[in-house]
Amino acid sequence: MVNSRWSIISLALVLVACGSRPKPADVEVNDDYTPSPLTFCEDSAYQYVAQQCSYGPRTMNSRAHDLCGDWIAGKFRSFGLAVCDQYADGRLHDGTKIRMRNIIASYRPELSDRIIISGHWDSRPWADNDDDESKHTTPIDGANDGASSIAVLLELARVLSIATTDTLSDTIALPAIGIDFICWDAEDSGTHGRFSSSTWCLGSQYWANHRHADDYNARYGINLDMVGSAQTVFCRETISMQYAPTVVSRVWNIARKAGYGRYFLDADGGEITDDHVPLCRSGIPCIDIIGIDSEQGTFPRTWHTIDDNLDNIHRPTLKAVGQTMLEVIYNN
Ligand code: AHN
Ligand code: ZN
Repeated sequence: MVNSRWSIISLALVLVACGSRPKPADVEVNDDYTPSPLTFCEDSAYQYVAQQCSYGPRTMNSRAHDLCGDWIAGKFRSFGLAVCDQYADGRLHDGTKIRMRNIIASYRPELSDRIIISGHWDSRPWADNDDDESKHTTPIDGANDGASSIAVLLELARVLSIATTDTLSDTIALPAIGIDFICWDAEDSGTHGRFSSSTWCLGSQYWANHRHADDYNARYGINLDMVGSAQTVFCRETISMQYAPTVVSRVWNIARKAGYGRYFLDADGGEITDDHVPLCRSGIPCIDIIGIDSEQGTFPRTWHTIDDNLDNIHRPTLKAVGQTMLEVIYNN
């Protein structure tokens, strides 16, 4: 079943790749789109991936996980954001007790009109999709699967903080919305091969049932996942289309207008269980921007393998997603 779904996606990608569509224009300006005054720096984002990987795999209950969580929270604080740590106890599918930590960093917390931009910061404890079976119990660095999305969130926070604190801030328009950057924990310790099960996305499931503030709400959410590998494209994910079709259209249109149309394809991506799902089900329309290998039409080749490390991080993909997020923030 999974195979036939992916073959449909592959077919769609082949059709697109065969040049049936015109080449996207570099920048298409029209009335409802104003380019962001801020520039996303992919070298900076790359360094944030490297820093997260330097602690070692961020598996649940590990020291590397603790240290990296402290670094992420401290980094958001250093950019002037208000950081809330949401701790919770949980259990993995094998019964292991875990201590979860969702990290919520709020930009312009005084504003009530808010959006969520999120990703998961834990890494998978098993390289169980590796060709080499002897690696199936080895933890992965999760440079792409985990660290790349958090790196984009951190770089967004950094450039937004420059806009607010720069002496020229009078001349740099601030975005009219508040943003909560949420780093989900315990996303990636689920059962291999059974992706629809509730063993995935434990941090976001907890948050959906216990928002960090009682009266908290957001207009919509955008979850990022695996946004840092080479030959990566993004397709319209099915659950995002069911719960938040206007957000998908808006983001994909803005990406095209900003010159990133070759990353954000007008193709169906199938249904993917990810951190956007608990939010959708709890009343916040949320989309998933999740990397797909443009040649294979599957998750990136390094997915859940020991090759998901810094060597396979590709700066242009970070840039395409990060800059698109800035354009969305300024054209909300
Ligand atoms: C699938 O739904 C196939 N996987 C769970 C989401 C995930 C795992 N994202 C990264 N790793
Ligand atoms: Zn994963």
